[in-house]
Amino acid sequence: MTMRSEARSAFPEDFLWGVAIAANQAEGAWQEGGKGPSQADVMRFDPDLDQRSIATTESRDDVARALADVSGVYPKRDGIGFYETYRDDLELLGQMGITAFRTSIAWSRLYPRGDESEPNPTALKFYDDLFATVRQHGMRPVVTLTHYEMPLHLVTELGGWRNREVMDHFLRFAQTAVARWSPLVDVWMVFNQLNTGLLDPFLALGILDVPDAEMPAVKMQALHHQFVANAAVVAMVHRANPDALAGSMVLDMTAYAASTRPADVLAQVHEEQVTLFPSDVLVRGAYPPAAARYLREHGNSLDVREGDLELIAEHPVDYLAISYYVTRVVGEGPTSLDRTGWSINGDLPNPHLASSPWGWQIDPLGLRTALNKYADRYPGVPILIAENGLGAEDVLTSAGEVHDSYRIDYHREHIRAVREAIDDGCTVMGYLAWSGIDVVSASSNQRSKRYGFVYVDLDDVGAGSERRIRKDSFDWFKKVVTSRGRALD
Ligand code: BGP
Repeated sequence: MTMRSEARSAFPEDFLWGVAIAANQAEGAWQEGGKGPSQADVMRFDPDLDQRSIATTESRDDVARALADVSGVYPKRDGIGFYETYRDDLELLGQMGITAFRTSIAWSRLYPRGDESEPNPTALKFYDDLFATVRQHGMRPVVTLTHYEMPLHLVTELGGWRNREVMDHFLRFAQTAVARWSPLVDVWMVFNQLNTGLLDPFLALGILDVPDAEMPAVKMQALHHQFVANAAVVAMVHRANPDALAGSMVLDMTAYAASTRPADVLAQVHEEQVTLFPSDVLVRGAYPPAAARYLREHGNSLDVREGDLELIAEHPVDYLAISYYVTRVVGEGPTSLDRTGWSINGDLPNPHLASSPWGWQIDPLGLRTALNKYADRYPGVPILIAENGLGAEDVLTSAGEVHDSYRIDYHREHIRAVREAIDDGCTVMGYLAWSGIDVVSASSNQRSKRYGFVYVDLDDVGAGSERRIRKDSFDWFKKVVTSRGRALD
């Protein structure tokens, strides 16, 4: 009989234990080394921010105002200074014994406007050294090709991903990256949270100035271009290295029905068909029937070129990455495709769950539910948990310590849920904590929404010593990782 207290591990030996960040939330140096501006660089910190809302940009005027603004604070322009500090930061993170480090390549560092024919040599050298340093500290680089950071020129002048030309520019960027870094990188992630194009057209698709009524069709067209691009990059990765893994990521949007009313239950099913349709296309290589019905009923204006569907069918992903933060509650009403805006927990609060100060509801069991859902929907396809973590207001004590037991509890419960899901029969290839080291928040542009095991002494307006301090969670995560999950109990 196995005693509960006996340490056990369901985690495979080659399980990826690691942390994840994104270039635009960490590197800063937004104009160094020839880098061009991206969406991230026009996201302003709002001191009167409603923490429960998700900041976005809607028009070219908003972008122009941000670029001309000399008094506002734009935290992603400076990030945590990772462009300068990456060597020390990676050494510190490597001390946790982690086996994987996920970051993205800032597209507008390599191609400042996006439409150049040759890449920026300074950026090539930067990422040569970054990925080599990751390896040097015993970690496998997991590289996202684009994480809400496309060159702004492609947004304002070309209209973002709704324009097929942007796909061609993206493929040139991807080809440069895959050709150059395949010797160092063998886990590629084409898109961050591809399904968030449904929720945030500016960040995920580079789309501005579209009236609400036209938005669903525009979002579908832009997503189609991303599906085609995804398939082309999967093929590219395999040509460069047949053993490399090529995947993309979606935001897990597991939804519970608002009630047992049959109409709410059906609404929940329809919502999940919408939020999962991007991963259906990535994994199965075909549009699901629910998307076909949507297109039929909305005048099917989708421009699908010859060869698109064949390419998508021939190059499904090797693995599906997910980010997991919250579960949602949805009731009768329009799905995420027809709505505008992004409500993190869905229509209603879930009375059974506690919330972070940002209103993100904490649901470890939901992760087990989600993993089982993917296992049933995409049998045998490995799932990489590419992000999971708790945004919290950490306190640096006068003794220079950060006691973040709440973060330890959060990760412990979620990793236990992963272990149970593996025991349920789910194929999980890794767990990457967001964000290892504190970075700027994607949605709120705050530095005070902290996710790291390492504290960065910088505040929302960029004041502070920039010192890196290990939080209590640093040693805890190290124990979990080095014991391959056995130290959880
Ligand atoms: C995901 C993004 C990350 C990220 C994380 C936490 O949506 O891929 O970039 O930061 O969520 O979100 P936030 O920073 O908004 O709290």
